[in-house]
Amino acid sequence: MRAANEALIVIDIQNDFCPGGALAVTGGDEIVPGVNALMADFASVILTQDWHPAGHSSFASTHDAAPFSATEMPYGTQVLWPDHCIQGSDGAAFHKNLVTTGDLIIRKGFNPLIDSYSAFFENDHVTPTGLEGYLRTRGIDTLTLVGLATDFCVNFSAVDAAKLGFKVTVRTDLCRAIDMDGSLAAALSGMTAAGVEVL
Ligand code: VGL
Ligand code: ZN
Repeated sequence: MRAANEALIVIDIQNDFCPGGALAVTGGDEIVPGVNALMADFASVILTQDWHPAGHSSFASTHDAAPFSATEMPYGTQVLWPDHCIQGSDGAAFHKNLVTTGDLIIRKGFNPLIDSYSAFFENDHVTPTGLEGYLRTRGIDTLTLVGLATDFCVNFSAVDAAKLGFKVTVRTDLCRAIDMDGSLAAALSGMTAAGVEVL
């Protein structure tokens, strides 16, 4: 069992990111048994859930644009995604085999005007989700991250956590990537540069 200052953060293992989902990540469902097994080692498990209102500003359909194209938002460049993880939908639900008995489920991406890849900050990199305060007040300073997708929500969460001073490990064997235009390679080198241990 890991020490009390450690937590496992399970990122976005939801139906829409698994095969058959609206924004399916290749092999997204393959990691579920390994993630469940790893939970047993941690006293603290936190799950995140991508949680968008219909018509969210990160959806290509909202802009009459092509999915996977990019647009400029007030906070920077934003990839436009297929409609996914709409609040309360089956696509937003966790994979049916994922153990969801963790201590906290943190939802993100609920602000209609800003996307939120990171579990810590919205994509403006300043609006907090509250997760930092939750972890610190529980005395947690060391994190292991797993989940979907390696190059977006896992990457942004890991880099933000490292910048905030947490000791961060990403278990890439328990992650799967979208990998568009070299995004996986960029994420792996970016995480390493930020001081994340990429296993
Ligand atoms: C994610 C794209 C859009 C993710 C979420 O969980 O990595 N990617 N929303
Ligand atoms: Zn999303």
